[in-house]
Amino acid sequence: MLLHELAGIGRDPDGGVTRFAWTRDDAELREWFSARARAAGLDVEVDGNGNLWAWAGGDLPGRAFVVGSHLDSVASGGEWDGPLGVAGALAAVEQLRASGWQPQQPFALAVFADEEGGRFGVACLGSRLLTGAMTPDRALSLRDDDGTTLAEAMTSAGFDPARVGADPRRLAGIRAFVELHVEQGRMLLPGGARGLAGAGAPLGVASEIWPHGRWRLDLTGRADHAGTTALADRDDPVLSLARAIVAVRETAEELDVLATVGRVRVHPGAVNAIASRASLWIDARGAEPERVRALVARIEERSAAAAVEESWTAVTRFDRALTADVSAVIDGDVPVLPSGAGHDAGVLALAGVPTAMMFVRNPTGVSHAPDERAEESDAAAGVRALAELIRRQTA
Ligand code: HGY
Ligand code: MN
Ligand code: MN
Repeated sequence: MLLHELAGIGRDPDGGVTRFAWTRDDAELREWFSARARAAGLDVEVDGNGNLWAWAGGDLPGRAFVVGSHLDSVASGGEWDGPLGVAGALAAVEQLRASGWQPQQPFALAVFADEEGGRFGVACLGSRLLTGAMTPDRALSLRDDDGTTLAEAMTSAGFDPARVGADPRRLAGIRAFVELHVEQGRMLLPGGARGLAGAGAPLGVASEIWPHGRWRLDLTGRADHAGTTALADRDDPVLSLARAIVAVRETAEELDVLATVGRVRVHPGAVNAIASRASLWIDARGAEPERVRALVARIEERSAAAAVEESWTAVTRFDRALTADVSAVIDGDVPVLPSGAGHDAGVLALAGVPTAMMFVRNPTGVSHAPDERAEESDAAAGVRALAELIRRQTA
C-alpha cells in the first residue's frame, strides 16, 4: 500500500485528510519523507522556502533531473493528491537502488511546500517563491484564519522566514522536472472518452494546465439587530453574498468556465445580527483565459464590488519532448489530458523549466475530497514507469 505510512497523519473524522503547511502534521510529513529518503541513500536538504530536496549524485557535473510533488492537502481532502507523487518517487528510487542504480547525472526528488494554499490562501507557495513568481513580502504577510502570518508559522516550525525568496541558482540547476500525480476529474479526451477510466488506461500524460485564478470579493453592509430592523431598512451584505454566489454559477454556465465559490466569510457571524461585512472567494478556470477574466468582470459588475486577484496562473504548456520521454516508458496507449488542476509542475514550466506530468488513473475523477482514490495496481504501474524514466534520464 503506497501511502499506508502516511494514513494517520492529519486524518479527519470524515475520512479525509487536512494537512496544512507549517503545522505539526506538516512537520510529521517532513520527518517521514526525510527518513525514507535517507534510507534510500538520498541526501536531504531544505531550501530557503521550505521545499525539501533529496539528492542522488548531487555533486556530479551537469544539471539535475528532478521528480516530485507535494505532501500538503486541502481541508478534508484526499490522500492521493500530492503524496502519490512523493511516495511514488521514493518507491521508484528504492526500486532503482535494488537494481544497482548509480546515477551518472544529478538527480533530486523535490517536495514543494504549501502547494494547496489551504492555510494561507495562495497555491504553490513553495514553488512560486523558488521561481520568483511570488514576492517574499507578499507571501510572509499572508494570514491564516487565526490571523497567524506565514512568517510566524514558519518561525514556529523552526524555519527562518528571512531565507525566503527566489533561488535562481537552484532553478538553473534543474534540467527537467516530472511530476507523478493522481488524475483529477474525468477530462473529455479527443476520442470522446471521459478520463483515463473511460479510455481504459492506467496512466496518461498532461498536455497543459488551464489558466486559473482566485479572486476575493468583499461586500459591506450595515450591522443591526435581527429582530428589530425592518426589512426595508436593511443593508445586508449576506444577501449580496448570496446573489453573487448565484451569479458566479449562472455566469460560469453562460461562459462555459469552471467557477466555484467554496469559501465564504461573514462578520461577525452572529445568528441574531445582520452582518456588517461578507467575503467570498471565486476559483475560476477554463481553457480560454479571456472567458475566465470575463466571468470575473461580470461578477464585479453584478455585485458592484471590486474583485481582488489573489493568484493567477497563465495557461501552462508542458514540454513536448519530455512528455514524449514520459510516454515512452508507459506500456500501451497513453492518453494526453489537459489539467484543470494547478500543480508545482506548472509553476516550474512557467519559469522556463522543461516539465511534464504523468497521471495515474482515478476511477471516479473525484479529488480534493475524501473519496479521491487510485487503484494500488495503477499506482504501482506509475512507480515502475517513473523508475524507468529516472533511470533513462540519469544514465
Ligand atoms: O487548486 C489546484 O488546482 C491545485 O490542486 N492546487
Ligand atoms: Mn490539489
Ligand atoms: Mn496536487
